[in-house]
Amino acid sequence: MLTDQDKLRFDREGFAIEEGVFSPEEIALLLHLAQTQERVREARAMPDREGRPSRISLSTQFTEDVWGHLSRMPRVVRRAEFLLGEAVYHWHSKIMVKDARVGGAWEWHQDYGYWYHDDPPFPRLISAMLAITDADRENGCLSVLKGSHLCGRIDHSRAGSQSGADPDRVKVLLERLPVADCELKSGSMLYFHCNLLHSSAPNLSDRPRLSYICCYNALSNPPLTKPGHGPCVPIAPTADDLDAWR
Ligand SMILES: O=C(O)CCC(=O)C(=O)O
Repeated sequence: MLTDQDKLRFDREGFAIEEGVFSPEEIALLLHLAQTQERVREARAMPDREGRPSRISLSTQFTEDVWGHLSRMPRVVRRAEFLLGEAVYHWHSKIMVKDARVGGAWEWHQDYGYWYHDDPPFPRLISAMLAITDADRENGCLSVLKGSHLCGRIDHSRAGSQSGADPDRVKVLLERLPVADCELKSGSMLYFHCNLLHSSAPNLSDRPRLSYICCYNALSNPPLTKPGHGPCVPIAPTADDLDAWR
């Protein structure tokens, strides 16, 4: 479980990593499902600046499959609530695929850089990234700029098909704050604050990089005038295992 020390570190640095949240058997099951599902095969390409595709399958609803179940699992949701310090609801979840050799990069950005336009008034959202395959520097693991969540929201503009933070501001921040490359063993989870600057490199390896990211907003922070992503309702508890999908 995450400790009070992890929470302090999350507040200071904007992210926390925990190994072994999902067992090797659970990961083998998720990998098998991912490799055989049409939803994953047909995930939408989001080209980076160089035109290399990162693929994504996003849902604002709890899908009627193992992925929707994962987004509601207490072991994922409770950790998000512990780190954010309050109860959350489902914003959206996404399967992220970087195919071997061709998978593209993600530009430096803050999630709240563009979620801001969906109108949640405070940056009280958090992402929970589960590594389904190992993620390392070679296959394009997530990099974060430690402590950048304390800079406030930065302007964003288009970067390929993506949204990128103001490059001049990023350049200065890169001189002042340390980058952490978040290499993750499969089964590990990385939690990060919605104002934390993050990016990832293309996948130049001959291994795919697969992850599942659940994003949550604080229940106290519904969008002001817009519908937002998922509906602002408490998450109904679900079984904390994957037995139904075996
Ligand atoms: O999967 C990645 O490498 C990037 C994910 C990301 O940037 C995001 O979820 O906002």
